[in-house]
Amino acid sequence: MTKSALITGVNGQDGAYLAQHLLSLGYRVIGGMRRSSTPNFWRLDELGITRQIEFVPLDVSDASNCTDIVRRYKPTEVYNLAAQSFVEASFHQPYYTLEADGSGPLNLLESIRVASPESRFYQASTSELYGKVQEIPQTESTPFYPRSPYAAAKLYGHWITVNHREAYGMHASSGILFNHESPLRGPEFVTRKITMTLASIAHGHTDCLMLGNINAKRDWGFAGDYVKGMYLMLQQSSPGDFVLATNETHTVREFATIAASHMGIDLIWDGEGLKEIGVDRKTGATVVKIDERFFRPSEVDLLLGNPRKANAAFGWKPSTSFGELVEMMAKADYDRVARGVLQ
Ligand code: NAP
Ligand code: F7E
Repeated sequence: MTKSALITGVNGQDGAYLAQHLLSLGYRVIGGMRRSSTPNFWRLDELGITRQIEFVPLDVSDASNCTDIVRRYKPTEVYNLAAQSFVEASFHQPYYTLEADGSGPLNLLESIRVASPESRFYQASTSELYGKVQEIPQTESTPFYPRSPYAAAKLYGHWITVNHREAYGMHASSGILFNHESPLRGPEFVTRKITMTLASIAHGHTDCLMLGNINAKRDWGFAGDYVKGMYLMLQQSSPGDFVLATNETHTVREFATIAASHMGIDLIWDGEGLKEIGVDRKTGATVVKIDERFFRPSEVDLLLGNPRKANAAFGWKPSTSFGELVEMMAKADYDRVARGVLQ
């Protein structure tokens, strides 16, 4: 029998790659999208899969909407990727973030419990749960210490998933995913902001890239690798919590330096703190400046994950190195600017 998957937030970065992966495996993909005055299909269009998805209007903060959709389709698998996913925005919109990222998973879990108990459930948990890290590297047993309204809301989403697994015997798994990026990453996240702006500078359209805390360290992988891990979690006979990460960490400064090198910019750094600048060695032009506005009220300084549990349970490991990821993103944006189609 054909398997079906409901993906919430199907038009986001991970939703697009996961839909592509499941379609390649022969799944019927039901794509949940919240209503918007102008629906946004650019990622699905770029992957060439828009027409293969059955779209349904689904806002995860609306409990009756979730129950209606789950009851109507009774999907084999439900992947909850919908979220207000930008940490910075969660400081400005904490209530909305709580609704989407905290109530959202509860609404879906309750919908499955009452209307489709055989459906398997994936919750998009996050390395942001570790926040002010209590251990290096972080694993499934590292204590959580959230540092933003986003992380606090996701903490509820994580534990309510564990609760429904233990209280009702549901096949509900939580993927604690470290940062994963791609050419389909949203433009406000630091990696894509860097590759887009440097591409614009390299083509002579912009002068300068403004960044916040360039000392922050992240464990960055490729989103295409991570969605395969989501799928594998739901194929296991027993549900659980699994870290997906590369086990490598790099600063924002390193990301920018390597991205610049793929645009023909030899970036060297000078000064300290808010006065630090990134200079193009060849031209002497200042191409990166620090701007206080991009600092967060509370920061996550360092993330480094160990994915050994996922590797032992289902053989997951990342296939894209940090260098390959930066190059892929830099080249994609350099080409987009050249074609005049920057998203
Ligand atoms: P993304 O690109 O921001 O996609 C999020 C999606 O959720 C978008 O399609 C968005 O729709 C949708 N959405 C927002 N609020 C919604 C609501 N109330 N109801 C229904 N849909 C809603 O994020 P992503 O990078 O693909 O991440 C996917 C999931 O993994 C998120 O839950 C994120 O928090 C989590 N996560 C991401 C990472 C990472 O590094 N990427 C790491 C760990 C966990 P619009 O297009 O209309 O905004
Ligand atoms: O920031 C620093 C910033 O916004 C990374 C989401 O997918 O991954 C993501 O959350 C770091 C932070 O991602 C700028 O302060 C410096 O330390 O790209 P980001 P994030 O906050 O790590 C986790 C795992 C998720 O779950 C989230 O959904 O970069 N930084 N300068 C900057 N960040 C941004 N955005 N813009 C800057 O100018």
